[in-house]
Amino acid sequence: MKKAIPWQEKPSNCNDVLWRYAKNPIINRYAIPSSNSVFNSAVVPFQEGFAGVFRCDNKAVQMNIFAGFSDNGIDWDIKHNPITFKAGNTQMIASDYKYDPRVVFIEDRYWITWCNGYHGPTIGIGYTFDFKEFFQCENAFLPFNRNGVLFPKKINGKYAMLCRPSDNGHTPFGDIYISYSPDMKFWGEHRCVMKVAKFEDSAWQSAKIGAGPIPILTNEGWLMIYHGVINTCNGFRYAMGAALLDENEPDKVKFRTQPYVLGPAVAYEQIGDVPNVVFPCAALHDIEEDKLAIYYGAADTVVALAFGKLSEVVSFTKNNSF
Ligand code: BMA
Repeated sequence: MKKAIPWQEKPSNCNDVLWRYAKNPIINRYAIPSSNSVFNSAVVPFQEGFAGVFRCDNKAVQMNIFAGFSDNGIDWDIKHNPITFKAGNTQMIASDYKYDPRVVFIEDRYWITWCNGYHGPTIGIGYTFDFKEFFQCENAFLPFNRNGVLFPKKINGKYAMLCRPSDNGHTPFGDIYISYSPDMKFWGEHRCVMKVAKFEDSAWQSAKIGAGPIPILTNEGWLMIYHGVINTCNGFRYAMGAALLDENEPDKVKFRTQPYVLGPAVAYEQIGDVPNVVFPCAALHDIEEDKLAIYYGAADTVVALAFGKLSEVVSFTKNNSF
């Protein structure tokens, strides 16, 4: 029997391309005994249900990643101890902190990328077969870098990863790049994919942008959900946009939404440790049923879910591009 992804029909009074799950947030800040907040987390289909890697900051506000399991993709059982890694393709598995994980199944295993503390943030890579035993690989890039997001299959024979070169602080800039690797160890052929928008064109994405969930292959190319940031007089505001990248040359942007597709607008997105943040890190989809379920961190405090029809998100992206 096919596994159902989380879903709720669009409310009749909603005119937007995405809508929020009525019972958001699905994971609260104190979901495990040590946590101060659980947000910016990643999930995938696994065995009969789902598995995930969760960002749980503890009450000392140390950032780490934890494995979790779910039958329905909504109710999660998150392990109380962080993931520990064995040496994968390297002995060098130092890590000062781990945050903002992404997870994807490629070929025979689940690959995890995250923002890894190694003399500042860079992109850590690991893998698991069972979400019990984890192996850490070489960092993909030099510091500083964030938002490493793998494509779910090789492109022209190589692994491909989006990323966002950054600084060591609350980076005031940031564009999306792509890099390729023959072996998940050595990364190169770095190309710019997409830059911030001009303020007057699309202000919500004028300060920095970064890839979110694993890109989804559609008949219009790769659907890339991303976060975009505006720098306001009260600080950064993070919203969500959508872009379509060329299937074989994903550094070519075909379309990109001028309006955001979801912006912080309800209490759990506007109030929290970092107000006004929606930060997508994962999506489940069902092509036949035309369903998309996006997991996002809200206000750097909780995990929430939003839904959309895949075909409508694609046509919205085409029709609202700039
Ligand atoms: C980014 C990252 C994210 C966070 C966001 C908003 O730089 O640290 O984890 O959600 O800022 O605070």
